[in-house]
Formats: sequence, C-alpha cells, structure tokens
Amino acid sequence: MAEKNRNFKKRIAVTGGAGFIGSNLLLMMVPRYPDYLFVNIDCLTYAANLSNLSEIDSAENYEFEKIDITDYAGLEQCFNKYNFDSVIHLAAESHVDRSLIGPALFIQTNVMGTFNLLELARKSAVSNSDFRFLHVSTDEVYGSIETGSRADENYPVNPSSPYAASKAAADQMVRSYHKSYGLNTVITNCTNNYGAFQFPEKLIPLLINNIINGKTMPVYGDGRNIRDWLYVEDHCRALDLVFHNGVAGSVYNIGSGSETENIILIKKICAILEKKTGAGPFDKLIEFVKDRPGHDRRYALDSSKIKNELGWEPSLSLDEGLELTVDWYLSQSDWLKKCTSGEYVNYYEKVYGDRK
Ligand code: NAD
Ligand code: TDX
Repeated sequence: MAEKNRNFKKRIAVTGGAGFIGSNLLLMMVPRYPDYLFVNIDCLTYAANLSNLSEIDSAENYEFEKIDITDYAGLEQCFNKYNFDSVIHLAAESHVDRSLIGPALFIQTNVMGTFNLLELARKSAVSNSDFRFLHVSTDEVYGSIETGSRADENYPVNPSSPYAASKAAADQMVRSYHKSYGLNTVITNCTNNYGAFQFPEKLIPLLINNIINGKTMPVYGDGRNIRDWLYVEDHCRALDLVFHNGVAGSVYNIGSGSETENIILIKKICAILEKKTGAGPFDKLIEFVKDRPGHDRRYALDSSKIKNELGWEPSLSLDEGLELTVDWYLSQSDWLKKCTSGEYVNYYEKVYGDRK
C-alpha cells in the first residue's frame, strides 16, 4: 500500500472495472499510464470476473476495492483513502432482458449508485475544482431511431426498457451536476460493444456459446432489428480520449457506423465458426422466438462530434472484430464454462424457457 501512496499524476476511481468494458479499459490504460493510479471499484456481480485482470493484478498503479456503489459509506471511505481526482464510471446492471424481469436493481445501481458517486465527486470538487467525472452510457437512451436518420448528441432522449430508462436518468443526473454545481463532467453514449470478456447473456457471446454446445440460437422477433456494433477496444480508445480531452459538460456519441440486422450478424458468426472448426452448417440452429417486449427496432448514432473534435475513428471492421472475438471465445472454454454454470442455468430458463 505504501507504494500506492506515491505521487501519482492522476488518481482515478474506475467503477465496474471487473466487467466486460471495464476489464478491457483497465488492461489498456493501466500499462499505458504508469504514472496514474487506477482503483477498480466493483462489487463483483455475476457479470464480473477478476481473473480478466490477472495481467495487471500486481501492477504498481492498480488496486482493487470490493465495494457496492449503492453503499455510500463504503464509497466515502474509499474516496477518503485514495483522494481521487477523477472517476470513470462504468458500474451498472447492463442487460436489457434482466431489466425486464427485475427493474428495481437497475434503479438502485444505475440511478442511486450514480447519484452516490456524483455526490462524492461534488464534495471532492470543493478542494479540487478540476475533479473529472466520465459517465459511460449507452445509445439506448435515445430509443429506436427511424430509418434514414442517426441520433446526434442533441437527439431527444426516449428510452424503451427499464435498463435504458435507468441509464437515461443517470445521464440527466450527471448533466444536472455540471449545470448546477459546475462539476467537470463528460458523458459518452456508445452503441453495442462486442469482444473479449463479454458475459454470454449478450447476443454475440450467447450465440457463440450456443453453437459450441450444439444449442439452438434464439432470435427475437423477425431478426431484422438493427444494431451498430463496435469492437470493445475501439470503445476503450474513445473513452481514453474523452477522459483526457473531452470538453467539460459535453456529451459524445460513439458508434461504428456498421449497422447490421441481427439475422445477418448471426449468419456471419455461423460462417466464421464453420471456417474455424470445420463443423456445421450452424444456421440450422437458428430458432425464431417470441420478441423482447419494447424491443427497439434500430440503433444508429451520428458520431461526427467525437471524430471531428477528438480525432477518434474505429480501427476494426465488424468482420475483423468478429474473427478476433470468435478466436477469443474458442480459446477460453474454461472462462465460458464458469459463466454458464450456476446462476446462468436459471437465468436462461427464465428468459428463454417460455419463448418458443
Ligand atoms: P457488465 O455487465 O459486463 O459489467 C458491469 C460491471 O459493473 C460488473 O463488473 C459488475 O460487477 C459491476 N457492478 C454492477 N453493479 C455494481 C454495483 N452496485 N456496485 C459496484 N459494481 C457493480 O457491463 P459492461 O457491458 O461492461 O458495461 C459497462 C458500462 O458501459 C455500463 O454502464 C453500460 O451501461 C455501458 N455500456 C455498455 C455497452 C455494451 O454494449 N455492453 C454499450 C454502451 C454502454
Ligand atoms: O438471445 C437473444 N436474441 C436476440 O435476438 C439476445 C440476447 C438478443 N437478441 C437481439 C436483441 C437485440 O436486438 O439481439 C440484439 C442485441 O441484444 P443484446 O446483446 O441484448 O444488446 P442490446 O439489447 O442491443 O443492448 C446492448 O447494447 C447497448 C447492451 O446489452 C447494453 O448494455 C448497451 O447499453
């Protein structure tokens, strides 16, 4: 711990660092910024996996604190211990289907948890007026986007699921702390991510896991809903840029522009797995099932602001990112097995059991 008290240039609380995006972000930023201290604050829900972070576990500029962001006193102690000058806030309940089954937890974590962090940031800003608060949010806050248009940062907020509504509420809280208290905030709204460490409740890893195990692939509705898929490392590079260079009080949309119908995406994944395993054909496992209630038809963001102001561009095409992702899951059978045993079996039955 003595080492951790040394004079770091920045002292950053990263919430949700053991989840999918948080793990990718920490694995990128901890070695890149040896003179910053990163403290991963995570309560380790089903979606977390500390083993993702084994490469940086013993780094001098990394610490882990098991704290629930709904526990204000626990967070306050942690803020006192580390004297943070910034927060990168990723911790959330993140899955739409779970929010439909149990919305209360989403309000607790995503709204109240964000409020707790904002309060502590506001208090920290009394002695450090530059205190930076990066809030990581989603394109789902805009709701379904009509064909032919793309949502820019001024697009009306119109969430459809309890998850999306909880994120929209948190975004508005963050906006209000900038307007009312002058807190140095930035908000990012990003499209669907995919890549290593994503929990197999989300579409892409769920499909890969089901194919590997010879299970059917549940496709909601007619399979023609559109998502704008972004490789997670491209999202993390954008977060790094916004954290350092984003203008206080601003919002940045982050999307790849590669809009794809779910059924097309599914066929791409089948083709990659057929090529890599020599088995298949896998599209015979496709099964159209009852639609998700409130299912947004199309997400599509206008990301020109982050491109023009901060020089961000996605580096990988969807086809390139999918190849890397399939390779990663094929090489991580133990990781996948750990995720898909225990609670996952009940979850799967609850969400998919009566969908046929
Ligand atoms: P995830 O579900 O994989 O991970 C969430 C992490 O937060 C987990 O490590 C979990 O343990 C932690 N967490 C949850 N509740 C907590 C609590 N009460 N206290 C402390 N830690 C808690 O999520 P993700 O996909 O990595 O998403 C990270 C953030 O990015 C979320 O805020 C999400 O809304 C946002 N986002 C995700 C996507 C996407 O496609 N996955 C896209 C845009 C934005
Ligand atoms: O079994 C499935 N079958 C299916 O057809 C699942 C899990 C999903 N789908 C469809 C629903 C969506 O149209 O695939 C699409 C993607 O679904 P998810 O992976 O659940 O993502 P989505 O609901 O679009 O939300 C994601 O992107 C925005 C993340 O889960 C959010 O955390 C992020 O904020």
